[in-house]
Parts: sequence; structure tokens; C-alpha cells
Amino acid sequence: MESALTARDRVGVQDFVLLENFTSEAAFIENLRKRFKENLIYTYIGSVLVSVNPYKELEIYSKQHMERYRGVSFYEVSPHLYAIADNSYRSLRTERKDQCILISGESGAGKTEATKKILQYYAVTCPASDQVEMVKDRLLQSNPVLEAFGNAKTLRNDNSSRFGKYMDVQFDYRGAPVGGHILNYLLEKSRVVHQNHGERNFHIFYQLLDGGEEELLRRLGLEKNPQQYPYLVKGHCARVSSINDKNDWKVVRKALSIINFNDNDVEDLLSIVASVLHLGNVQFAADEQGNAQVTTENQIKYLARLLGVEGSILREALIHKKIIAKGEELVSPLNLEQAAYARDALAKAVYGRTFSWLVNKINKSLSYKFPGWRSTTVLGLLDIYGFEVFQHNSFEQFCINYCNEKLQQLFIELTLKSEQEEYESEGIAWEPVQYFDNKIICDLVEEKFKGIISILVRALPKANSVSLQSLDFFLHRHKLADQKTRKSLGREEFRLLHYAGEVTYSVSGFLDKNNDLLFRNLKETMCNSENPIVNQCFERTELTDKKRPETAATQFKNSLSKLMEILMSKEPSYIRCIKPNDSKQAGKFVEVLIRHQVKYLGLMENLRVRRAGFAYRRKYEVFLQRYKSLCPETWPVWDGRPHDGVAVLVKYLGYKQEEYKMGRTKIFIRFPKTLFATEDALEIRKQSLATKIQAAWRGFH
Ligand code: AD9
Ligand code: MG
Repeated sequence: MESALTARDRVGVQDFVLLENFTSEAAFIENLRKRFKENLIYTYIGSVLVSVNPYKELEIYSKQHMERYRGVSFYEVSPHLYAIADNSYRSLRTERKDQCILISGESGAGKTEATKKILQYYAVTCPASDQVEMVKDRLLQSNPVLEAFGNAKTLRNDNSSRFGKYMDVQFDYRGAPVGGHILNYLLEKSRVVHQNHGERNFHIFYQLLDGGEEELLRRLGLEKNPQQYPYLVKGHCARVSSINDKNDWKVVRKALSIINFNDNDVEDLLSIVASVLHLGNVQFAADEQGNAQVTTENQIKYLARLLGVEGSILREALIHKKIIAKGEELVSPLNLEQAAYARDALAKAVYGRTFSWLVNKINKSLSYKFPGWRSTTVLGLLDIYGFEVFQHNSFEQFCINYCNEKLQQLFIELTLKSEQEEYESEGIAWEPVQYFDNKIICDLVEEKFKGIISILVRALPKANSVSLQSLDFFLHRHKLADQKTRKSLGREEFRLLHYAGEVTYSVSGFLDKNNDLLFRNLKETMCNSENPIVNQCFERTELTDKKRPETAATQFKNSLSKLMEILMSKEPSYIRCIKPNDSKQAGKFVEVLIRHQVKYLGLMENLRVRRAGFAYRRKYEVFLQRYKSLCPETWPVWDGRPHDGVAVLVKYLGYKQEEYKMGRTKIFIRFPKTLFATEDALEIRKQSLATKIQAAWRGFH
């Protein structure tokens, strides 16, 4: 039989708080590596789950596995997603407190897979009825639809989510799911018109071409071959071996009907998808004055039909710019470059707004419709992009990293708060923890007037360099730009010291992405669309509204601040996902990559906060039950209070005063070695007992 010590040596500890050298990053990574080699992809930091993407199917998600975790205390079973899911669900049921599970990690680390597995866990283990089955179905089927429209093949992940997602699941008094609601964040619209080498546009385009019936494609004026569409081949990889577009199309079509789309809705939606492709084929030539003229009349015909607009109006809108000055309309022609810009802006706007419409429509089908059972509790799942640092970091990375900065702030605040609350409720003196308070970085980004987002807004009509100067000034006044490395910065760059490390942002294209401009006459044309979806996406009030539209960063800031409010009102659980290598390979553990992620996910900081006081804590009943056989006074039965039994037990085991504290309901143990010594003693006892039984058995025969 393997001893406890050698088992620990082979598979590592299942909770990082039990690491002897808990401040050592090397020890942390070594523990991850040991477990990964044994296919143990899950490890805790207290109640936080760290997950490493195995890049292979593991036999750990079956119904039997789900049953094993159902209603079982966190520490009695090996670490798993299901333990987190079940624990949150039980708190929701017993304490009636709303819950949220925050899943983070870099692209390809396994966030979306984790979210789906948690949803499946609830679909299988929660109480059922006909009504509830329908809700479960819709919750599950919303995924393939959102993934078709919001996911794409990137260099990092063949099914990369290009939007952030927060999904609430509502439960009734019996603990059955009765409804849901989705919030989406910052869809990467630029992908509609451009993809980097080796990447694709959103899945839906390829699915439609590959899987769509002939008759449907004919109606939409589409050809099967993606090479016909410039918007689909910018990355030169329309076909991907790991993706079966034809099959996925079938899944999506079925999912659409489950989430309550009728034939008309589907036709309207696909007309928009097709119109984006036709827009990509619209071409221009310059006339003698250098003004753009549309040369692809056929595309205009299709667009007019699919979008339900007047062809001649659309054609003119694509090559003119209209502004209203002092109540008068001024129309001026566009040159070739401007016309291409306007066309791409229209494609992005139409697709982006349709995506939001889609989320809304799904929300309607998920909305809670059982007025009889009014009181519900909510469990939220957040699947959002992790911290990103690339060679070239632009507006998207700025927004994503700002989002992570906010989530880190929330995490620290809530973890410290819950630690402190536990100490207080247990009557143990709180020992303050030193940690990096990143509020200063959040303020730097979002403060009114002085923050980076405000500076970007004010810089709206000006050139990039002007906004840069004020940014630069601001960063230095706050001593937030790194003085030492500043010299290596280019003219169009600024650098932020995030909690996860330094990132240099390039401002080229920054303002453009932030302003997200769509010329007025294109907006007007869309407002008059007879396609009901387009019509809902472009409201007339936009045309009459005197206020300047909110910039992308301002919108993002506001939606993040709402998200923080939602999360603050709930009890959080955390899943931190790690990607083991860049080649999507099973069994490959690339240390340098993992070290970065441990840093970006703030795991060492997390562990330090969790270990600040005590490595281990357990309810007296649980502790006594496990170890009572080690002390003659508590074995086989302890009659008194569990608290007193534990006091007798630890005295017998020789625990020193500085090694532990007795709280109201729990024992707190400061160092892992104390616990390990007790575990080893238990193992020795079990083995000697086994030997004795074997000897007796042999004697008996
Ligand atoms: V992104 O930020 O959306 O680009 P995610 O969502 O973190 O990213 P995703 O969940 O899509 O990553 O996982 C990437 C791929 O890793 C999946 O398509 C699977 O092939 C693989 N994966 C992830 N988790 C698991 C798992 N638990 N078991 C097996 C997994 N394979
Ligand atoms: Mg994802």
C-alpha cells in the first residue's frame, strides 16, 4: 500500500494551502505539474478552483461523477468543477443567498468548457418537471447559438469566445431552474471585416455556406464557396480540420427552434448574416473627381432585398457623408478609402447590433414565466476574457485588462472580507494581510474627468498625438508610468502597471475603435429598414438625439460597473483556468507559459491571502470524526461536545499552542506540517490495523 507521504509526493497536494513553502512560485508550479501528469487537472486554493486544460477527453464528467459530487461536502471528494457547482447550489438552497461563479483565464484555458459543464451539472442534478425540462433545454441550447454568432477560430483557440458573457440561472423554491438571463460584453466586431492570418470570421458565416440548403442559399443570393467572400478569407483559413461547419449548422438550426425562433425570425436573421457577406463584396471605383462610385450593382440589389431598404438610397449612403450643421443638411462625397471605411463600419454595426438583438431574443425565451412561484434565487456564471498581453496591445486589450483589473479588485475585496468575517464569527483575532491594492489602477482608467477613458472621450475630434500628450502627462503625475522603462516607449504608446504586470498599449487606431463611427446617412437608411431585426436594432431616436453617442470605452465602463454591482450582491466562487501549452496538445506542460498565467491570474497573491492566518480549518465534528481513532480518550466514541473532544485529541497529539486556534465551531491549524503529521499518523494506524486483521485472518484459517 502506498503511504500518505509517497502519495503526496507523487500527486502533490489537492489544496495549495497545504504547500509547505506557500510563498514559492516554483513549489506552486511543481504541484500543478505533478497533478497534471496524473490527469488531476483540478486543485484548490482554499475554495478557489484552479483548472488546467487537459486538451483530451477525461472520464470525469459522467452522470456517475455528477452523482458523486451531489450534496457532498467540498473536502470529502477530490477537487472538481462539480464540487464548486454543487457547493454554490447548496448555499443557494440552504441560505437562500444568490451565488455567482467567476471563471477566468486566458484564451483557450477552458472557461467556456467549464461554464458548459456546470450548466450540464445543474441540468442533470436539479429537480425536474415538464416546464423545467423546457427551461433546461433552452439554457443549454442558447450556447450553440451564441457560439455560432460570437465565437471564431483564432490562433489560440479553434472555438474562441469573442465576447464576454454573464449568465444568470434562476431557481425556484424547490431548487429547479425556471429561467435565465444573459448579459454580453464587448463583441469583437472588427473580426466581421478583418481577420489575422490563420484566423476566421464568426462561425455562423461558414456554417451557413457549408450547411445551408440550396433553396435557402439561393434566396439569400449566396454561393457555397467561402472564397467568394472577402470578409471570410482575410485569414486564409476558411476551412479548419477540427471544425465541422455542416454539422454545426444542423445543431444551430435545431437550437434556434428550441429557443423559440419561428421560421420568419430565422429568415430575417439569416438575411442579415447574408447581407454582411454581400456588403463585403461591394466595390468602388473613383470617378474623375476622385469620388467613390459603386461598381457592384448586383450586390446592392441583394442588399436592398435582404435589408429591406431602397437600393438607390443605400448606394448613395455608401458613397456620401451627411452631417447636420446649424439645422442644415450638408452632403459631401466620399473618396475610395472613406467609402470602404463606411461600408466596413456598416457591416460591423449591423452584425454587432444583431448580436445584441440575439441575446435579447434569447433572454425573452429564457425569461421566468411562472408567476405562481414568485420567489427565486439566482446563480450567475461569468465567462469572461482573461488578462491579455500581446506583442501589440490595442484598444481591445486595454478594455479587457481594465475588466480584469476590476475583477481582481472585487476578488481581493470579497476574499478578504469573507476571511475577516469568518475569523470574527469564530471569535479569532484578525491578522491583517498585506496585499497590492489595485484600486489606483482602476481609478486611473475610469475616474471622471481625469481618467484615461475620459481623456479618450475628450480627445474625440482631435488627433491621436493630442490625446497621447494628456495621457502621458496624467500617467506621470500619478507616477504610474514606469520611469525606468519609459525610454523604450514609442511615440504612440503608453504603459500601465497592471496588477498582473506591465502592458504597453499602442494608441494607433485606439480612438477610431473607441468612437466606432457610423455615418449618419447609413444610420438613416438602416432606421428605415423593413427587416424587422434591423429595424429594432437602429432606433429613430438615435437620429434626433442631440447628445453625442457614448464611446465604446464609456459603454464598457458603464456595463462593467453594473456587472460589479451584480457580482457584489452575490456570494462568489472562483474558477481559474490555465492553458498548459500553445499547441493545443494533451500531456504537454510548458512551464514558462504556466508561470505567466499563475502571475496574470494573481494566484500567488490569492494563496498568500488565503494562507495569511491559517492553512487549514475544519468543523469540530468533521475533524473529530476523521482523527478520533488516534487518541484513546476519543476512540471509539466521544460523548461530550465535539469542541471538547478536539481539544483532548490535539493535546494528546502534542499540538503546540502556536500551531492552532480553537474557534466557535472550527479548529484552525496554522501550518500544513501539523496536519500532515496527523494524516501520516492516521495512515500508519490504518496500515497496522490492516496488518493485524490480515494476521488474525491467517490465524483463523
Ligand atoms: V477563449 O477566451 O473563449 O478563446 P476559453 O473559453 O477559455 O477560451 P475553451 O473553453 O473554449 O477556452 O477551451 C478551448 C478548448 O480546450 C476546447 O475547445 C477543448 O478542446 C479544450 N478543453 C477545455 N477544457 C477542457 C476539458 N475540461 N476537458 C477536455 C477541454 N478538453
Ligand atoms: Mg471561451
